[in-house]
Amino acid sequence: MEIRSTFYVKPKSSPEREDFNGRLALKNAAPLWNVLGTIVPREPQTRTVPAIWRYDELRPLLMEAGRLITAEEAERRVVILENPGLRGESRITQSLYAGLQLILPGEVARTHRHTAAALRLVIEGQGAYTAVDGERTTMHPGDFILTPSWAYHDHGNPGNTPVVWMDGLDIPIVNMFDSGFAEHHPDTMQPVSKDEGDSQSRYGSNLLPIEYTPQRKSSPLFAYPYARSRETLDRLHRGGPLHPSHGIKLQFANPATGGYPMPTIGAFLQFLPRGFRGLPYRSTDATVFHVIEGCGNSQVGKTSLSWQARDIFVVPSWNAVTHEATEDVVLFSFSDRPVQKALGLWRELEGATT
Ligand code: GTQ
Repeated sequence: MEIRSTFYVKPKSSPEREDFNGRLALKNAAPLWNVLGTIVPREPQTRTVPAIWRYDELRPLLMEAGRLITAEEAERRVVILENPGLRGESRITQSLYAGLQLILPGEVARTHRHTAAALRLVIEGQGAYTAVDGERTTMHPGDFILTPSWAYHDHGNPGNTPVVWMDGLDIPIVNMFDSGFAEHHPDTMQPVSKDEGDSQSRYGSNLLPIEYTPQRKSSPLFAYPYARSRETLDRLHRGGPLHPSHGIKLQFANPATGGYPMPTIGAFLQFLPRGFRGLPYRSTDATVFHVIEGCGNSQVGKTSLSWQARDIFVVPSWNAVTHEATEDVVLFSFSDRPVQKALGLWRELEGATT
């Protein structure tokens, strides 16, 4: 580790000190002075590295998975996106999991629930649904869909095209606390008890049921349709102004609280007009980006990532990111920002200074 990155310099070793450390080890103990600079860093020292998953490269493999295993056998047919710095850990950042889920025509992914919360960002295909709390939501590309912690959910594809979406879950956070539970629903497909659009009309029209009290910590709105958010981005772009780093950037909101859609995951949508060259920005929430439209390039720390529609890339904690758009671009992103803010840990910095 570079000296610059630690506020504390490890003391020199000596035979006497090594001998002492050895005797500590026998008692399941260790000297703080050898690890202090690592466990209490001067600034975030992450194993998460800047990385990109190109959809064109992964799609054929996902379709191959479709021939290799059924959704029924797999429970969820998902290719996990693993950060190259965190291989084997089923995570895309230190705190978040991401994957690509495929559901073929005629398939169902049976009803279950777990303490981990999930988001979906639909990538391709038409006609599949996710059901939560007795309500089915039809998925369209770009739609942002929630599956709150401990909510029964099943997916199905009654249409005639393969449907793929990105899953984002807080699995590493839940497992850090060793608080994971999961169970099946007795029914493969949960009973449908509400009309499609029920949560949209109850909570998604700038109205709430009178004296509404939130029933859970997540948004009561299960789906944020892309058509509506895209129109909003378009209007804001015409109205300006553009943020020097983010372009037009919005956060998805829980309409009952104004807060984040889920207690553990924040989600964002941004528009970068063709020719946009942003200024550097850094924050402590490692962020997963998904390109909904357009193509461009992001400088992430020392790494340059060029991306196009449907790709997914990661900006690790405290890495300066600079976005450039070669076409009109729409980026979806998600991070653990709500957790960091709840704990008073979140920081951001505009500018490239290290
Ligand atoms: O759709 O319920 O990517 O339970 C990982 C675990 C998706 C899901 C994942 C899951 C799901």
